[in-house]
Amino acid sequence: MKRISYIAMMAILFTSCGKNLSEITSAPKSNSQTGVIASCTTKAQAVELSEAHGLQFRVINEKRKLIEFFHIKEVELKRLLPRAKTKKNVFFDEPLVQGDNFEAQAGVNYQYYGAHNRESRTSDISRFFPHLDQVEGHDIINNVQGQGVTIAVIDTGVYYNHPHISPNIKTNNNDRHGNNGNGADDDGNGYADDYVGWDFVNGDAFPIDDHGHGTHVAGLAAGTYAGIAPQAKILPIKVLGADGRGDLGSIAAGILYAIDNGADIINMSLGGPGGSSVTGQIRNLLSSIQVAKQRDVMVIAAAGNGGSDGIGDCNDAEPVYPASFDESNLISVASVTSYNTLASYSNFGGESVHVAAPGGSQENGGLLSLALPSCFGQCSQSTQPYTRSSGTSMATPIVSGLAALIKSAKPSLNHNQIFNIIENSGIEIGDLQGIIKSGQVINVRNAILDALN
Ligand SMILES: [Ca+2]
Ligand SMILES: [Ca+2]
Ligand SMILES: [Ca+2]
Ligand SMILES: [Ca+2]
Repeated sequence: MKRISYIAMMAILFTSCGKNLSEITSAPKSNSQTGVIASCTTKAQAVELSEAHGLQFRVINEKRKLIEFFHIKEVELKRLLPRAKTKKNVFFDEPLVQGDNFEAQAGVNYQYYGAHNRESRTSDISRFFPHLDQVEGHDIINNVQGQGVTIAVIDTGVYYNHPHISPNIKTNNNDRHGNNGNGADDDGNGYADDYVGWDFVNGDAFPIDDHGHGTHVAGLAAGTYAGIAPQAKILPIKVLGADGRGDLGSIAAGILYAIDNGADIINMSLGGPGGSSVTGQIRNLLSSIQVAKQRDVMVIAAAGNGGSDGIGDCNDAEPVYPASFDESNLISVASVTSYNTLASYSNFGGESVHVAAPGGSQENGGLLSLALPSCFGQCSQSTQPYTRSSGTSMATPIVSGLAALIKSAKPSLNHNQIFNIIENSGIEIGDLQGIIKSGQVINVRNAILDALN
């Protein structure tokens, strides 16, 4: 997964029409209730179609023209809407299973994939997770582990039932889901039963990962064993589909959701070029990042993976959004190999890319982090998979985890102060001078000591 997920740039048309009885507003509750999703379909078309054929539908995203139709076969819908792309909806309705039983089993199995004690790293952690050594993040310093800090992962979702992330999932006890869900928005934040974040792609309260990217990212930042900040909370926000793509409207909505629901740090391992036809959407994205700044929320964004040829580009010349927004709360992250040289795929920019962090490379392999379970259910801890990936997508959560550590070391620090610590506490690397603004690879130990100072 070398490429970061690019934002699909879609033309936006607004449509509106009257309420119709065949329209339903709630997302399906189980797989047997799901329908077929059609793209490029307006609500007016959906009303017309439902009246002619007795179908029910729901609007998943009006701007994106995504409509889910019920009581119809995919092939038949395709015939009725030849311009639309269609796909059978798949509903991952797994409620969060959150059990922090690792202490009880400590000593049983200290392999990275098994039970572990969250209070300490073991001596062989560097064998599996050399990137922790590379940024001096293997030792827990002064018990600074990200406690009390929330990182929103705006991505393909998070497989929140992986036992090495589930204890760190941020939950909203004012609006529960699963067996405790009631389909109502009990806390009045605009999202019904949003106990573990929100899925803006499918419009449901289960932002579970159907791709793998977001789970890997979440684990690098705050996995309970090898995360940079092993006790930070993760708020899963799904804005990218199973294909790793999404639209700017959902991403902007996801940022606002993160801000309103307790995020201190927003991780955005995604990006796309700023084409000339999408300036309005880019402005929306920018304004949501500015709202984050007003609320003292940091945004850590991937610099990008070199575009279609996979060879790193200069973001100073060709901006990538959101990474290239020049805002005091936004840190743009490049990726270095295990030798602290810029990864061949990594974008760079002496003005617009602030720091570098390990992100894996072809030469040395990807970073090891959490993977989707093959069982897609409750698996035993010893069968939980880890996998390797590389990209600026992987370097970014290393920096998000670091921001969480700094914030937990000294909660009174504001985003300017955290930014300064991150940008000035790294290790100067000759190879990065002039191509990364700080010329540095981040360093966890120095940054925590700076924060505590
Ligand atoms: Ca709610
Ligand atoms: Ca509820
Ligand atoms: Ca979902
Ligand atoms: Ca390129």
